[in-house]
Amino acid sequence: MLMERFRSVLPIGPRTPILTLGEGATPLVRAPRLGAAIGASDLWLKVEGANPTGSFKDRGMVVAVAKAVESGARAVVCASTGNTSASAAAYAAAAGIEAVVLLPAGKIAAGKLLQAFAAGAKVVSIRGNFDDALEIVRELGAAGGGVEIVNSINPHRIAGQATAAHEIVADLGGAPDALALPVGNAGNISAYWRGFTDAAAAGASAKRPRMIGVQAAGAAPLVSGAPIANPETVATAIRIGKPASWESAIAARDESGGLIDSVTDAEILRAQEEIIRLGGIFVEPACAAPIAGLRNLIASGRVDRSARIVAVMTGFGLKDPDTASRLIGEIREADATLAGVRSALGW
Ligand code: AN7
Repeated sequence: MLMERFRSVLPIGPRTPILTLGEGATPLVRAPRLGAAIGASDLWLKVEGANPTGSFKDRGMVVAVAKAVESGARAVVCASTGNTSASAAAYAAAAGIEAVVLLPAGKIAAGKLLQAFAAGAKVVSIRGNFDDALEIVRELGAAGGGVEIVNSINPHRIAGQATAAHEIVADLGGAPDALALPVGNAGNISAYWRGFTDAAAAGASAKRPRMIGVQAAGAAPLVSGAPIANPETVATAIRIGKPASWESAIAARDESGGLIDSVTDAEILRAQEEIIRLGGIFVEPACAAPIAGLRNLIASGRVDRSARIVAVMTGFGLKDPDTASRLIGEIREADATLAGVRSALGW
C-alpha cells in the first residue's frame, strides 16, 4: 500500500482518497549470473514488473488518480507508449472515473493494448508518435472540464515514482553506487534522483548513486542533445523523441556524476534474453537497455565493475509477446509414456 507507507513524502491531505491495487514494495534481487555475463560483480534488479499492472507506472498512477478524484475530475487522460495507459485504465476503473488514452497507431505492445481495453478505457489511436499524442493531451488538459492529465508532467506521478528509490535505500541500508534504468520521456530518472536526494537529506543514505540512463539508439535525444522527429526502436515503451522531463533528466545525470548512453536494438534483444536466461526475470525489451548499456560502460571503464549497481526492470515480459516470441523453442512431442518423454529429451 504505497500511499500509506509513503504518506510523509507524498502530497496526501485529509481529503485525499487512499487508493491501492497493491503497488510498490517490489522485489530487489541479486543477479550474480547476469552480472558475471556483463562484467558486474554486484548487480541487483529492482523488479518493477511485479506491480499490479506489470510496470513501474503504478507507483505514480495511484497518486495521480487519487489526486484527480480529490479534485473532482470526471476523467483522466494520457498519451502513452503503452504502460501508462494500462496503469491509468486500471486505477481509473478502481476509482470509478473515466480513462482516455491516446496511443501512437500500431506501436503499442499487444499486452498493454489489451490491458487498456480490458479495464474499459476509451482508446484513441493517433496517426503520429508518442510526442504528437502528448501535445494533444496537453491541449485536452488545458481545456479544463474535469479532465486531469496523468502523464509524468503531472507532478504527482513523479512523487509516487520516487518511492522506488526509498525502497532501494531501505532494502540495501543505503543507496547503491549506481542506478541504471531505461529512459524514454525521462520522468522516471527524474523521480529516482529526487527520491535518492530526499532519502539522503533525511539521513537514510550516506550517499546518492550515479544515475545511468540508457536510451535506444533510434530514440536517443538525450544522448544526441536534440529532439528526434521520427524515433524508432524495438523497445516501443521508450520510442520517444522529445522527452517532457528533458531538463530534470540532464540535471540528474550531471548532479550525480552519471551518464546517459544509448544501445542498439540488437543489443537490447540480446540483453532481454540474458536477463531471463541468466537472471530468471522476464522483462519487456525496454528493460534490457540498461543491462546492455552497463555491459558497454563496464567494458570501456566508464562504470566500475565492482560497483554496487541496481538496474530497474521497469516492465514485465508478457507485455510484449510478439517481440518475445523469438524465444519460443522447438516443442518436443512425445508419446504419453516415461520412455517417450525420455526419448524426446534425449536422456
Ligand atoms: C517499461 O507508458 O512513456 O523515461 O507512455 O514503459 O519515465 O518515460 C513508458 C515508459 C521505461 C521509460 N520502461 O520511462 C508510457 C511510457 C518502460 C516504460 C520507460 C517506459 P520514462
